[in-house]
Amino acid sequence: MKVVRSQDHRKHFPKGELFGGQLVRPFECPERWDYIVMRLEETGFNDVVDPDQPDMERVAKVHDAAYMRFLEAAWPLWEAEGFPGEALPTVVPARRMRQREPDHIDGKLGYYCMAIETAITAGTWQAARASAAIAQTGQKFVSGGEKGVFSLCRPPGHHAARDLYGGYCFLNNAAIAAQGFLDDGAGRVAILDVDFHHGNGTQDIFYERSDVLFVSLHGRPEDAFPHFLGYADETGAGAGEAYNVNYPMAPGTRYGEWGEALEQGCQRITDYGPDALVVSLGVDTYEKDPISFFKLTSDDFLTYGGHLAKLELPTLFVMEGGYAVEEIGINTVNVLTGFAGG
Ligand code: Q9C
Ligand code: ZN
Repeated sequence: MKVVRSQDHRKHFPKGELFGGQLVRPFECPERWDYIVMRLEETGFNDVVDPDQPDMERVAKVHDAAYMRFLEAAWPLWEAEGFPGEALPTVVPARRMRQREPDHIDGKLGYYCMAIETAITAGTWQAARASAAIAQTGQKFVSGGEKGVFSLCRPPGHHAARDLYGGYCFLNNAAIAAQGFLDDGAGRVAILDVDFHHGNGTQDIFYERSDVLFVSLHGRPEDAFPHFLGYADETGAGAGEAYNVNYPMAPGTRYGEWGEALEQGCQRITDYGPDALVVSLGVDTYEKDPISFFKLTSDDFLTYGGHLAKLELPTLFVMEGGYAVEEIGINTVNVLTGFAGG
């Protein structure tokens, strides 16, 4: 299995994340990448490829042009204010306020964010583009006939909508890849999001479209981030009606119940009959994840990797979350190993 990766992710390394009323060392840290690469090398995933340059015209098919200009300008504008810390929003356009982009960086940050824990730093835009390029290059390989490819994206993407960042995400790598499959000739693409958190950004991007099926397994919004999307009654709208499928689950969920939801989700994908599959691969469903509440074991990742292979679809794995850093390599590579052997 080809692994697409690059060192450019290191350019995004905020010192702080707003958590529990404090600025803490971010859960989404560069060491996550190191542990995954270490495990890939230990287990013989040696077919490593560098990404091509990002294709920003294709990125612009799923992201708003003004939003991309904001991401590029955010750090310079912040720096120009002379603020001492990293760029974090403080004010957001809540209910009954004007949805209009302000000129001041304080207003812009709030206008474009969906969760305010995520800091923008000097290298964030460059790292986000490099992460998107990793997804694009992986998609090209799968479109070219590879059965399964792993795009080791960092920063992750599934919380990023057309014009929203947050939840550690800036550009939606999985959505960019899905759109790429369509642009390279696929008629239909399925996205299976197994990250612990609901993929609100991906859902939002494709909510009114029937050419992309979005299936997500996640902690229920009553209890879990991002809290404001991910209910089971969100089934799509307009032409996209019935092409959005959510499986929200309760705190303490183990593989028994999670695996049943996966089986149902896989059945939906099979019924849809896509030409390609994008897996938003977050391993924060792990029992020891510090910010999540499912109870999957490392062996469960191996098991479900095998189930994904049974879909018999050209598959692109796109890295999303997972914050039990010491075990992130084992859990991630277990999914790929299960897939390769299944
Ligand atoms: N108490 C991804 O996994 N903070 N993003 C949650 C929980 C934000 C997760 C706080 C979590 C974002 C890609
Ligand atoms: Zn997550």
